[in-house]
Amino acid sequence: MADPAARTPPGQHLTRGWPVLHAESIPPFDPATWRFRADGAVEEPTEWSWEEFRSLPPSTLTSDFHCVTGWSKLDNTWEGVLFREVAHRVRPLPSASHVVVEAPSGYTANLPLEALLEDDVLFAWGHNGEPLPPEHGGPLRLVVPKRYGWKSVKWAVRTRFLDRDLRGYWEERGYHNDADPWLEQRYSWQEGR
Ligand SMILES: Nc1nc2c(c(=O)[nH]1)N[C@H]1C(S)=C(S)[C@@H](COP(=O)(O)O)O[C@H]1N2
Ligand SMILES: [Mo]
Repeated sequence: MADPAARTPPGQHLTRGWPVLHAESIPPFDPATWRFRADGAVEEPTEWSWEEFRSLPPSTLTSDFHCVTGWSKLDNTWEGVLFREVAHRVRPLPSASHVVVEAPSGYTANLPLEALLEDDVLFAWGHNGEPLPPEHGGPLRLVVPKRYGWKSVKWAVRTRFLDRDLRGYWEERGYHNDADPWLEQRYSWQEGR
């Protein structure tokens, strides 16, 4: 892999550990009752049980992770299912342009559908060969390597396809709607510049 310095966006420092960062408390997980829903502007709204979700075609991808508070963690190997595979199954309507991913607490993050269909975006259940620990979003989290970490929703249980943009939890609280770490899109006051 390329030089770590070249992979560290402006204003970020590398961490060797794996910081835990979230606003709510860790939700309980019962594989018997857990459900994942994809709905909204789609032809085939779908709900998966844990067993069903785990039978979706798996992918293993390595990527870097950048939190807006300043730390970056390189070379994370994530195992899960591509967002794209989930989207194909529910068939977004032609009008579907944006997506909001939700946790049980109501924590949300929004992105354009196009950004989530990229080949490095997945719902992950594993990290570096181990099941994803609850404090890091287990059993299932979104991973969007090209955006700041707050877009990577932990404990993801719902994906809503929308025909317009709808700001998520941090996007409503002063953080940038796009969140590209290479452009240092940290705060909402930077939007439109
Ligand atoms: N449900 C939920 N997901 C969340 C958050 C949160 O508060 N709640 N925090 C985000 C932020 S700001 C970051 S940097 C990452 C941190 O992931 P980690 O705790 O696994 O390092 O999770 C993101 N996903
Ligand atoms: Mo973060």
